Order: sequence, then C-alpha cells, then structure tokens
Amino acid sequence: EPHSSFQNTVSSLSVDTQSLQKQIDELSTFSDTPAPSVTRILYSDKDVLARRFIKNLMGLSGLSVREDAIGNIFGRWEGYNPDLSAVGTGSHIDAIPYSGKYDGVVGVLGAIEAINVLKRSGFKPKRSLEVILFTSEEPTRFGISCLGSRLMAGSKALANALKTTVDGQNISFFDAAQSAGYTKDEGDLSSVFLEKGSYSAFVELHIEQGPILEDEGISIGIVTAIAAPASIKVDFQGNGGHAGAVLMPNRNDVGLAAAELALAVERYVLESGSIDTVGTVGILELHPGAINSIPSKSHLEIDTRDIDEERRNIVIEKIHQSAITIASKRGANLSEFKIVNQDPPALSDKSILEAMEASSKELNLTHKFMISRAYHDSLFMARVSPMGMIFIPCYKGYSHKPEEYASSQDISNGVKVLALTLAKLSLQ
Ligand code: HGY
Ligand code: MN
Ligand code: MN
Ligand code: MN
Repeated sequence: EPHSSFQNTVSSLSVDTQSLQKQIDELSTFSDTPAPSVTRILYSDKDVLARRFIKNLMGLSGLSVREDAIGNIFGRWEGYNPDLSAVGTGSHIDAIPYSGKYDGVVGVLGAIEAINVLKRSGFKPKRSLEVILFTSEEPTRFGISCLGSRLMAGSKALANALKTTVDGQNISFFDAAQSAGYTKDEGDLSSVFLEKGSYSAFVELHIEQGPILEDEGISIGIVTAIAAPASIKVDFQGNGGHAGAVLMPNRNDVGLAAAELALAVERYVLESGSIDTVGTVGILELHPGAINSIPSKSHLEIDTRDIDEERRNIVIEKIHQSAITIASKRGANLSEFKIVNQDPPALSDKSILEAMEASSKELNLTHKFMISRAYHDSLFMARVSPMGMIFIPCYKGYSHKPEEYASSQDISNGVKVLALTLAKLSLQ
C-alpha cells in the first residue's frame, strides 16, 4: 500500500524557494512592457513563450502535459487509482497591461512546486493531481474575463459569441488562437467543455490582491466566497463638430455624456447600502480624440461587483437607466449598452475549506476565513467542481500594477498549504 501517512509528510514538506523565485523572475521577462511591469496578452508572442516555459517545467516535474483546443494546459500526476476523478489546481499567467509578476503566476508555478514538494516527500497520490494553466483569465484582449475556465465550465453562450469576437485590432478570436498554435475550427469549442465529474476538487493558490492579510499579520487566507463580477460596454454617438464654432446650445457632446455616466456609476455603488459594492470605469475613449473637436463617439467599459448578486444587479439596472436618460437629455444616441458578463458569486466547498484549515493548522500558519473581491478562474471551476482558494499576503495589497509583490516566505507558506491540501483531497 503506497505510503500515505501525513506525519512525516508535514515535516518533510520542503519548498525549493530559490528555484521558485528564479522561475517567477524568468517568467516575468516574457512581457511586452519593460520591467518591473509585466504585460502578457492572450496568444501574443510573449504569451506563447511563457506557455512553453510552463510546459517545460511541467515536464521536468514528471507531469504528462496536454492542451485543449484554446490552450488550457493540463499537467497530470497520475494517482494509483487513476479512474477516480482527479484533484485539480492552477491559475493563469496572462497579465493586464503594466501589471505585476505575481497575479496568477503564484498559482501556476506554485502548483508545479507543490507537486515537486509532494514528490520529494515520497507522497503517492490516490486521485491523480492535475495542474491547470487557464488559457486567459484577464479580459484584456477580447473583453471576456476567465475565457478558458468559463468555456471549461460549459458556457455555450461564450462558445457561440467567440465565433464573432474580434480584438481591438479587428483580429478574430480564431485567427489569434491559430497564430498561437491552437484551434481554427469553430466547431472545436465544445471539446473544451469539461466532462461532468472531471475533478473531485479544485484549489487555486493566489495572492490576496488586497491589504487584509498583511495588515493583520496573517499568513494564509482561506477563501469562503468569490464576489460576483459584471462588466458593461457603452457607446454614445453625437454630431461632434468644431470646438470653436459650435455654440453650446447646439451640441450633443458625448464626451460629457460619458463623464456623467461614469459619475453615476460612482454614485450608485456608493449609495448601494454596502461597502462591498464597487464600480470602476477603467476604459473611457473619446473619438476623434482631438482637443478642438467635440467628441462624436465615446466608449466606456464599466466593471461592477458585489458579494451580493441582487445588490449588484440593482446597480446595473440603475446604470442602464442613466445611460438612456443621459443620452436623451443631451440629444445623443446610446448606440450600445452591452452587458458582457453578469456572473453569480461562488461559494467554496465545505470539505475543501476543512482541508485548507487543517493544513494551515498542521503547518502552524496563522490563517483566517475571508472573501475574494477579485474574481478568479475558481469562480467558474466552482460550476463544475467543488472549489477552494488559498490566499497569501501581498505588499500593501497592491495588484494589477508593477509594485505587486509577495515574499518568498509567504509564497512558500502558500505552496506548503496547497501541497498538504492536495494530498488530503487526493486520498479522500
Ligand atoms: O479583475 C480581477 O478581479 C482579476 O484579477 N482579473
Ligand atoms: Mn488579475
Ligand atoms: Mn489573478
Ligand atoms: Mn483574478
């Protein structure tokens, strides 16, 4: 009977922090912007290099590697009961423009190192363990967040939408996928949908992307729920015209319509009745973008979230009403109001919470239960498998900017909790 006792496992868990840090640093060099920032966009040349880097590390760890039609990458350590559904773990390596080198990366490189840690300890998995690199978690290129995990979770709506999806340079999703060596065949997308019961559990290691753990001096966050994200695209159209010659009463300045809507977003989230409601206008483009030309087109992208789905949906409804009112008041045309995604929150699975808590205790690491205000691929894996997330502190909670940082010690703690949690779940 392969050895599966834990006692010596806990004491024998040793993380190769030096190699892990080297890998994090090397991976960050595959970027379209200069260090210390990282920009790594889906299917770009840098993304392809980064994928190759990860696949190589998976191979060196003795994992058998496969990729699906759109580039979700799976590295599997076969268990001694290979017919049982596997235990999954993983995250993403795509990075939004001018961001940092830990978001997502800690959950991919850390997962591979967790496998190495278990192998070094002599552990033998009963359920296979599988590291997943989700093809794209950030919405940057095609405006769709968690594209890989959303498809794996079986979204037919997304499979359909991708047939007509293009990026900002008018490159189609399939042309971009093909340029990176993935599918060109639209019919292929349903092959990405996971079979029911593919995983008995899925656990993601991630930096907190908030200040709580660092502020409270706590080593591990055990995530109980992931907030409900939504994103909206809005276009206003007007007559534009000469900034000097067109008098104010004759204008329908859609730059001001956009500004008014952005302030309405702020007002609605502030008056929601809860600090947990947030709203951001991260993209606001004016056309033609000349100082002396009245904007004739404006484009906004709105991100709004809440841990309470109903409260968030009320905010979306109010934003929609305001867009219509602002357009008619200003004699402008609301040419698009598109809800790109309006996702429910996800709750972590009780038995995975227990495994993560037990692992933290056995490793003598301070820990606390908390929610994730950022979304993750786990939000969609929760639709097809019991889910759990492990957070580690990050410097001042910084994320999505070059100052993002997590210490080797904190990363090593997270890897150990992940390794022990995977071991427990593998033997269940
Ligand atoms: O925006 C998010 O929550 C994620 O970090 N992409
Ligand atoms: Mn992110
Ligand atoms: Mn992330
Ligand atoms: Mn995320």
